[in-house]
Amino acid sequence: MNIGITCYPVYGGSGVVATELGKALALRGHQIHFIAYSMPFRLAHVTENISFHEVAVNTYPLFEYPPYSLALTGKMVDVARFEHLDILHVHYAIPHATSAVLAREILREQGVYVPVFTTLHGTDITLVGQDPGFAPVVNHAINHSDGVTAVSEYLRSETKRHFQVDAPIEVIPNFIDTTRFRRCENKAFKQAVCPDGGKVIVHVSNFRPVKRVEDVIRVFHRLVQDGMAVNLLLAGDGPDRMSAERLARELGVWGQIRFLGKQEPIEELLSIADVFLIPSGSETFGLAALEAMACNVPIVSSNIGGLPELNVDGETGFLCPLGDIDALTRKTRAILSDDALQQRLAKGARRRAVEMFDQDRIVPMYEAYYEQALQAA
Ligand code: GMT
Repeated sequence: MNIGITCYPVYGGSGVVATELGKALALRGHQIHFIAYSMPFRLAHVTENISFHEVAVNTYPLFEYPPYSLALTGKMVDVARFEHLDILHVHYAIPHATSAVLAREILREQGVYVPVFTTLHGTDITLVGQDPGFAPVVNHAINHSDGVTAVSEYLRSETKRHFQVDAPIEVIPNFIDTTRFRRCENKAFKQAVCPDGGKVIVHVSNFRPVKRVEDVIRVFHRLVQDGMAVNLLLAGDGPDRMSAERLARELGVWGQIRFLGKQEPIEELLSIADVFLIPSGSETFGLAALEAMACNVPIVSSNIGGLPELNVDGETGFLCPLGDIDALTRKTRAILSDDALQQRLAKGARRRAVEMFDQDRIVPMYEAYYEQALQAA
């Protein structure tokens, strides 16, 4: 199949999933055309069966806000016609699904029908999508897509709860390549980032308020106060980084924390982790946690959103009530101070990642979904 994929190309789960899906489909013989405003960061370079089409937004003196959504539509029309796309698959509803539905209608008038698949990822439904300025637009795009998928049962039910959706929504969970994401011991790297030794807690996110990075710092502070030999490695960057740094200084734990910024490849870092902390206030899936699980890292997470579909309490890590610093600290301490428990959860995490979320299991679900919807179109 010739498949157009649009996503946010920046650091973030939806862009990662879209890019990895495109790469996996290309390996399975499909022609993949990424359409975005810059090269998706996980793509790095184009390879066999993969092309990249940059959306350029022309400026004009009247445009205080250059119309990216329309430029994207125009590019989709162009790529669909000249690359003979069979499908447009967009990730994150705003504005990608609306641009794609408009592109499909323009193409229809030209005598070509290119079905639109929309994958809902998270805040396009749970947060920003509910903004009264966006909600009717998101609702329209969902109902006018030829197929809609959500990355968890939780996201499907939230979509049904907040929008008037007539069409069925298929749940296709996120996935990873568990041959790439696996634990590779690297003593030299551990020595470089934690020269004083000790256990390692890792958190990876885009430092948005929803990630509650300050909870991570507070848990770490409690463990240090308990006298634990422990390090905290924070990977990623975003709006809450400065406040997190300030809190670390106020609590006197600045010296034991490494703010690493955006990291690739992340599996090197995950391979030295003893616990992965993800205390998010909203999380439809938690791809960063899945990457950690595949690297044999037990998860301590909040028990909200789609996280319980991923992190099974007592099997792959622990679930804690949202914002409960005591519980998060207790569970993290339990894992860090009991090697047998740590090992059992680490194995459980890897097993679940491989058995349930490996790309060889999930990517064919997308293919089957495309086939089924193409037959119906
Ligand atoms: O919706 C967002 O917040 C952005 C999105 C992203 O691009 O990072 O994250 C969401 O999609 C990921 C991939 O499907 C999920 O793993 C994340 O849980 C989800 N984020 C939230 O729900 C906050």
